Amino acid sequence: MSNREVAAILYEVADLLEIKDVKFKPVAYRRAAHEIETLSEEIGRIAERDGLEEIPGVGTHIATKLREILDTGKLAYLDRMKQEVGPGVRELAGIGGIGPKKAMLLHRELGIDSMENLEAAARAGKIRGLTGFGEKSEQNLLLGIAARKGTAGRSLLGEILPVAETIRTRLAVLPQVRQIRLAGSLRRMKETIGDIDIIVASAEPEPVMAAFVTLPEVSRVLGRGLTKSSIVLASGVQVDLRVVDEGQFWTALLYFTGSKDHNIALRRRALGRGWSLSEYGVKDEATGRNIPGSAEEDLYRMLGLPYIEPELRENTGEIEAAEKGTLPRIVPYDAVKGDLHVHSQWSDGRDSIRDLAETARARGYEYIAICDHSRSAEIDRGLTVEKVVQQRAEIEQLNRESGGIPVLHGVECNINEDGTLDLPSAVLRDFDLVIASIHSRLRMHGDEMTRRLLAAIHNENVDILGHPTGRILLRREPADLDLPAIFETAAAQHVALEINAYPSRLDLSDTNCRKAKEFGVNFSLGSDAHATGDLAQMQLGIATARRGWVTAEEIINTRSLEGLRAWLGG
Ligand code: DGT
Ligand code: CA
Ligand code: CA
Ligand code: ZN
Repeated sequence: MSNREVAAILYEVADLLEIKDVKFKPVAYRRAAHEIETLSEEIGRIAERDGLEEIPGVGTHIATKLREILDTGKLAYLDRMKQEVGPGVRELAGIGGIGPKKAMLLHRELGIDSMENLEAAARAGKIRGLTGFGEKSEQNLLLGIAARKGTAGRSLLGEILPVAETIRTRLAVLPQVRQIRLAGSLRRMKETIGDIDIIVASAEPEPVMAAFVTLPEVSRVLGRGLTKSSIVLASGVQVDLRVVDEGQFWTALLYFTGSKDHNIALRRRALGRGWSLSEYGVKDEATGRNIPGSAEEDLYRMLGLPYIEPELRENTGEIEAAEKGTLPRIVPYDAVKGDLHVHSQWSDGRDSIRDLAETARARGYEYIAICDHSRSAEIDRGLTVEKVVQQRAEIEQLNRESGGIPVLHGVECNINEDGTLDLPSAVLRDFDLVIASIHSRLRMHGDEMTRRLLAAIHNENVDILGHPTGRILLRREPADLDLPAIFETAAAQHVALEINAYPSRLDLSDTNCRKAKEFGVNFSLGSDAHATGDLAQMQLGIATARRGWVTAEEIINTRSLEGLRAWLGG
């Protein structure tokens, strides 16, 4: 079991305990879950060497539960609670705007026990009269339900990408495989993925399919044919494999990359030129002859368009922009020169600053900014004023040694409920870089929440607004915010908005990046790494920026250190 899977079980326990109105325990379980999620070592290995109780937040009680999870893959305690509470109420508690307490209230007062019930009640205006609800929250509820419907059965890009890469690598070594690519939403790097699509060019599909349906990760074979097979992995994720002739690979790749809407728009454009475009090729309608080509670039060229990157293929104006020549040059994957959001052992990170800087150097970065949490950010190992001074000394020492890359001393300072920051101005002033982020009370009313963030943006010491909306993909809706006001003020105040690359955050989102661009906002890319291995998450943040049409020039950490310092000082 992966650390994230184990953490997910503890999060669920916490949610159920909260539904049952148990005090204190939910916080303990959530804390342990967070710690486990950010471990760099595999939890199974920690258990083997009897080290579970050394994990912060894990005492004897939770350690016993962890051993049961690791031994059996399940937790009887959780299963019992699930029975007790019932699936309906739990489903409700997962919808944006409804915490566990409100779910129980809805169940008690209106007998609501499913999302369908809830939607009907909200539409009928029956919710607004309940304590703690109003007309606005009834509206938000409906939005939350819509969002939940859209994400049911989806997985995080960051979790799926490595799995898909493993499968691709296993198939790529087969002698019958001439070409192989990931397609679908995965190639477009969408933040969540419905299923994995893989395309192979081969003249001998039989052995390729045979290898595919017997991969070690397979738990079920949904279908097996010579052109298409589908499997379900042990994790529940579906994988579709198509095998085509090499001559059809270019159009098949285009077709199965999608999106569907992009395909439809391209096909319409082809029709306008007298061609029919399909996964099998491009045919001249008049002569019935196939038009030759070998790469996606050929296809776009034939249609009178520059190449459109997969991340842009959503039919949200990219074809029109391509036609007019106004498609932005989206940020390349290798353009980021340093990571601006990294946690070390000084707060809730696992690794030393030295190790983080070394890994960053090995990745080809020119600099790295260590931004540990300030004290009050739920994380009780956050930096006090005293620790800030000690950490500064360590960083200065590292920077005096030769061979390493420059380490910037930053901080991820918590934004208090009233919009003030968690460290005094005199301390904030001396950091190379200040990220301000919200970590608690994310369900504030929109006006209040917007005021809170605007106050932080107006703070003269703040350089970057961290994970601006606070959303957690598949788990927590974004905070209720007047985003245009945030974007406008951030641009005016010379504060960059973070594109946080943590797999479950990707915040700002692709669509919000695109809106923010309109206000002339600058962006900052940060992995939010809690261990050396997490620095690789940057790829997901860059993908999000690319999907948001963001260029390298709009991102402050595509600059050289000198350029970045100039921006920070400006
Ligand atoms: P997902 O799996 O929900 O994250 O999203 P996709 O985009 O990977 O969708 P999927 O797996 O259903 O199909 C893969 C691609 O195949 C899709 O992006 C475009 C293409 N495709 C699938 N169905 C259709 C269709 O009915 N018409 C057209 N034009 N293309 C389709
Ligand atoms: Ca797919
Ligand atoms: Ca599919
Ligand atoms: Zn944070």
